[in-house]
Amino acid sequence: MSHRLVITLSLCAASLAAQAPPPPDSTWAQRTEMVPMRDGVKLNTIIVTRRGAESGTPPLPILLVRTPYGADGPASRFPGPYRFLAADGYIFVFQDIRGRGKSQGDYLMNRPLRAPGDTSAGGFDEASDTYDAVEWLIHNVPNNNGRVGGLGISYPGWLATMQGLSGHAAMHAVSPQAPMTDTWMGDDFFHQGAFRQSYGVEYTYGMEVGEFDVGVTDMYDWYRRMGELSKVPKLLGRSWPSWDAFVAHPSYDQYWQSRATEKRIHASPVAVLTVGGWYDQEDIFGPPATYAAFERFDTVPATNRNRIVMGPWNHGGWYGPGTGLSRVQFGDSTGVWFRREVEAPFFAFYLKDRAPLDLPEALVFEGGSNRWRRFDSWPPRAATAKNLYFQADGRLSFDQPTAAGTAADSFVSDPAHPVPYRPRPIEVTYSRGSQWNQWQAMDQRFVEGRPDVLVWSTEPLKEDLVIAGNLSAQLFASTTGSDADWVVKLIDVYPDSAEGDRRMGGYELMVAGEIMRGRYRTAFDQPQPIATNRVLEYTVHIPPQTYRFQKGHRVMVQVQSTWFPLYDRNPQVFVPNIFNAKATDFRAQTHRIWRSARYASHVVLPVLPN
Ligand code: PG9
Repeated sequence: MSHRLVITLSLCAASLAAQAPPPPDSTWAQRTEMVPMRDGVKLNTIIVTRRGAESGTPPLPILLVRTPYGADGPASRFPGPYRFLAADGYIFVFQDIRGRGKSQGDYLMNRPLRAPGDTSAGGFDEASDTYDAVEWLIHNVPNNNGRVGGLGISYPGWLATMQGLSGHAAMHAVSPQAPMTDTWMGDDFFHQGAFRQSYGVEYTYGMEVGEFDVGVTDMYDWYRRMGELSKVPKLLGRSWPSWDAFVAHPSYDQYWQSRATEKRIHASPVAVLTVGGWYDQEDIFGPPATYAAFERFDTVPATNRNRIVMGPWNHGGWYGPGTGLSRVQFGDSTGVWFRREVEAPFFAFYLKDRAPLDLPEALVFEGGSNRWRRFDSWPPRAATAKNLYFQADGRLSFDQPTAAGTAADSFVSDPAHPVPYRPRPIEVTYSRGSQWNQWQAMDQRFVEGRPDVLVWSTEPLKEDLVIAGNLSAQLFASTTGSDADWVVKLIDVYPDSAEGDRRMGGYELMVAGEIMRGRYRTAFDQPQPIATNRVLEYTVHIPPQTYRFQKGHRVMVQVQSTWFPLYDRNPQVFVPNIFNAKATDFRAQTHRIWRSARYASHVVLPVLPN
């Protein structure tokens, strides 16, 4: 598999990448320029225009996509997923960022946004590079109307956020789509302190070294046999910059905080349409965090320029058909609909003055009923937090538990036999046929019955239960060890005989799920050993959702302590830095999840009136 393919897949265009590229559309002309930045570095820039649109027609706005994955790719497949925008009429520009593709300069993973006035680090960042690119484009591209919009998915989505912060007066609107925002707290590389082992290794190796291919079918087996994390560079024959950063910065220190873009957004200077997918396997933290950060500064109700769209998609799934994931169907081509009815009108409104724009503050897909909902705030103000408590005999209910002090369920978590995060074999993340982009919608029955997965569920619901907004779990837990991970999964259990589709009978769809590393219970920047056998309270922040658990379905919660090899294994004995843990540090431990009146473990659901 070529390096190019690896990277293309990372944009979640797996289906596109697998097909031969269509012949170039002859109605479009391309020219390539090396555009100078303020420090003299030149960036490879491909300008795509409709033939004949350079003169004699009304001036057109520019749509700019900046990417670390090769500007050639989208330009060669043009218009591809941009077809609705293309039909409206724009000048499209695809630009390789510094040190990537055919651009000059040095690449730095997630180059931090400089603080205002900071002239260190060469005096540039992705926002200033955008400024310089825009300045050049509006003066050198014939027949442009002086307005620029920015968009992109994932890394290019984060670059779209940076475009919005460039400060250039010609930049009018951006759409950060699946933007990563905080790669330690909840996006690509860590989630609440747990290291995203398979993704963190395979993606960064692919970006900074070359094709990741260790010649095996089942990466679960490869990582398990490998053992502790310090073996990674030994087995791969070398280290690389991002790996060195992971080892040097396992906790939420300045290195990660300076890259947490949502903390650096101090203005909302352009119209913003943030887009994310409820089943995004890479960047689920970023979209709501990006929206929320801009929202703090979008203070003029009459102009209201900051909005969010969350759909039933995996990472970038809206640039495909978006009809379903795994066995779950969404009732429509939601991706096509989004591009035609939301993305294209958004840019037409801000860049071409095409009114009206019928877009609410938050446009979100309600899973379970397969319909779009419109809210005037995100999270919706109408939702109220309700606790769903763990009870005896695997029951789950809204009633406060009354059980005596010792009520708990326990399991042995053995790092030598971790719970797989999806059915094996687990292919290399971005490899042909990999199920990586489907896994979050896969049937969770494959782990039920494991002794290290605890399960609680409600009775079949007597009426629909609708949630919209932020989720969390409050766990009261103890361990025989001195460190532990807590994984919480909220699941919709279909009735045994699902109406209309027999294959969905009893399906367990993970509506949302998350992990947190126990050592960060009190502070993410200061890991602490867990007091052995002490009942302590842990908050697991779970990504938001909008979902209708339908009448007759059951709500299930699964708790486990490993999710492998998506997340590295916790030695379960406190060591200062898990990247340096020795094989002998890893021990099986007994974990207890308490469910008594005093220690009432529960998940917190944002419940909407029905
Ligand atoms: N999820 C990818 C990524 C973004 C940002 C940082 C690291 C990885 C991507 O698909 O671009």
